Amino acid sequence: MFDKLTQKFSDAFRFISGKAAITEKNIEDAVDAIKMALLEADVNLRVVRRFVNSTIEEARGEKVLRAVNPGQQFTKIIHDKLVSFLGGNGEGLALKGPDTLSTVLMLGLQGSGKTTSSAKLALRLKKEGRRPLLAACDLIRPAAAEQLAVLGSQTGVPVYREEGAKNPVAVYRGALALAKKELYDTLIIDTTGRLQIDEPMMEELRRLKDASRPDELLLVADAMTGQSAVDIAKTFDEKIGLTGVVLTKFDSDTRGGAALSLKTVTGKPLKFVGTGEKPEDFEPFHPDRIAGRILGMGDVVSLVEKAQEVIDQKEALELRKKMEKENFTLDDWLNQLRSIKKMGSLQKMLEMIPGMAGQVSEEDIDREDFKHQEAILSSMTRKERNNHLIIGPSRRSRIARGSGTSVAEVGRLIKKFEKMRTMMKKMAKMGKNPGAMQQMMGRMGMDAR
Ligand SMILES: Nc1nc2c(ncn2[C@@H]2O[C@H](COP(=O)(O)OP(=O)(O)OP(=O)(O)O)[C@@H](O)[C@H]2O)c(=O)[nH]1
Ligand SMILES: [Mg+2]
Repeated sequence: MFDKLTQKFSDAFRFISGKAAITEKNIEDAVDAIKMALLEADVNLRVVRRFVNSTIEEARGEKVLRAVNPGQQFTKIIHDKLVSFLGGNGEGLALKGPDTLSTVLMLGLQGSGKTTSSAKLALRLKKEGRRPLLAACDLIRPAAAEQLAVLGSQTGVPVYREEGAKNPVAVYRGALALAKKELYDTLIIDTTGRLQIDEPMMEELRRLKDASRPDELLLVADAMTGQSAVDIAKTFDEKIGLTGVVLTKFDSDTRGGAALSLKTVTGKPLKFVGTGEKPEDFEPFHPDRIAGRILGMGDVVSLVEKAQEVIDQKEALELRKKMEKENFTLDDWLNQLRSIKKMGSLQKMLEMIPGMAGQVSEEDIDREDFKHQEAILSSMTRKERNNHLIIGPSRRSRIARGSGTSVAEVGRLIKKFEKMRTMMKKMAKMGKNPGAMQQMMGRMGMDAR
């Protein structure tokens, strides 16, 4: 559903990505494009303003202008901002432990997907090992209880209903008694929806709320209605009080504005999204994954984070100086090899870079070679690593023995190191500001091949 937004965001990033140095103007252009993208996605105007202002502020600061790789740093700012606007860490349900009955009250306008979502939620909880019971408290729409009963039998979740009942609170009490008797641990109450928010509906919901004192009050809203879903959530929250929102029809061609505005406007988290008509089409809402999807940038964010963990800027600069002056030692190399190991699978990392997926296979990265290199380097003394010229024949055979390799291999490594140093010097001189990626490649020894 975020396809269009993804496209627009990627257009916006063109103002910044790939540039070694960027200006405030570049940032402004990119942020302008992002603003348009958000407005076109039907994001609430106030939310867009907040998003834009805080992005400019952060991007203008040291962070982007002085970053090793401004494009990636900017992407990370936008990503983190999206995550925070989408609701931060993501919130699950606050249910009690299995020995105490928890209650979930589902509410929302007519046709928003309450009944379907009640069954979907029940199925989900059942899969998690809970024992849910559905209560058919929509007594207004003909066949509402029947619809819930059908969904219940599809998902294997029992449904409590009372034929000819007039009072939803009485039905709730019946369901509660059954839940206690049969030791169900979660009671999910389906309620009546109206075309509009009106006083009789609010009154009925208030009575149900007072009687059941639910752990979760979930508003079910249709994502297709865009900003009006957000307005509805606001009103329901003011009149009844919500603990969260379920956005349904996330699978349809909506522009995504509701999901992006909801948390900021209402302060209530989006907890689940409905992604289809089947009982399984229901997912917890993960702001970070959605942000990644919106940005359509593979997992560039975790890549930057990983790279940041390993190479801080100061270290990178020092390394560059060393490379320029041919001061790069075997000791630096060993440190690099260890950094790479810290980052985990090389191939996985390379796949996180947009455009790199599928380009590099594990065979291109000689794992054995890596291990041998590390063994050889570790068998050297620090003195040897800091000055490879002292490594004569007797030292070579000691190192070979210590690392379980051969004298020839030790010799090859030293030759390779010398070649690498020369290449690094050239590389360092090429760009005034070699990007983080470039340095990482250098660190991986890939340029030395
Ligand atoms: N594509 C899609 N359809 C959905 C989703 N959730 C619900 N629907 C469909 O929306 C329609 C209305 O769903 P219901 O669950 O009956 O809605 P309701 O809020 O209970 O409606 P009332 O009881 O009349 O107020 C049904 O046809 C559902 O199959 C979803 O996430 N995706
Ligand atoms: Mg219904």
